[in-house]
Amino acid sequence: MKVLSIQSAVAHGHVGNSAAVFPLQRIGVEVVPVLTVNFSNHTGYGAWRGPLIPPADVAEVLLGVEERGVFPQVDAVLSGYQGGVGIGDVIVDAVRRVKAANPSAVYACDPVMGNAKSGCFVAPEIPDLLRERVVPVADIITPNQFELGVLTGTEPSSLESTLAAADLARELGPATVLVTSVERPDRPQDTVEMLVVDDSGAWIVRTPQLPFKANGSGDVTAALFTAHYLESRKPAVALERTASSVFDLIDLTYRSGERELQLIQAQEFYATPRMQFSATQVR
Ligand code: PXL
Repeated sequence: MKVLSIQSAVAHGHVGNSAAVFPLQRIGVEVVPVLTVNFSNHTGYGAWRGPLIPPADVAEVLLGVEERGVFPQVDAVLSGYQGGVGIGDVIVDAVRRVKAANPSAVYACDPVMGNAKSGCFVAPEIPDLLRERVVPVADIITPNQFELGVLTGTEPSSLESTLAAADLARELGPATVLVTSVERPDRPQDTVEMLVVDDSGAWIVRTPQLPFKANGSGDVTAALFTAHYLESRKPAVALERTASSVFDLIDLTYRSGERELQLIQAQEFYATPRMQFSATQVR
């Protein structure tokens, strides 16, 4: 499997491609990383250095990759946090060209906008760009519950309203919707859920919620889910594998006391997921 992953890169720590690439490689996926920023560290520190890569330069790198004959071999294009509007157009154009070269290729878009705790943390024009131009050409999207609400103009909360919002999101274009950080009011205390909806049904998986949030965990989730879903073609299997690996990554990170994801130390959890959580079909 080959994934063209168009995301941020950071020198210190793990977000964007600096979070997604290694877990994918560790499960045997060939990754073609194209970077959209080259920062010293993630923005959660409040200070960072290094450039945003101008969209025209990202387009140049993609054109070079295309000229090497790589696009026909790409099984999935993966994108995450988009720092500005220009990069969205570059990604959408690359998706169009990859799909022209390989009609069975899919586009997996993580519509990064914010979360329930912090609200929206992207530039004000990003939600409209994602809703109107990017998500409609995606096959798989991986919003958290908050982002699902922003995309669909709803406030998903219960299982029913989250499923209804996922259906609205599917009407925008993507056949498969993974909703992360689902916090139903009636869930057991200190748990969090993930939900997947596609043409074959809907499944949910519940994990303990650790009192801690590491930047980049969503990027690992989107990457692993995309690879497992493409490989197995089974939403429940992809959900269980992803939940298993990501929980153990976050748990290890929490216990380490470090601020950054312990991405390398957790490598066995990607290669051999413990499969300690099982998915339940809800539709
Ligand atoms: O995890 C998304 C992300 C992507 N890119 C950069 C970031 C973050 C989150 O902090 O800082 C540069």
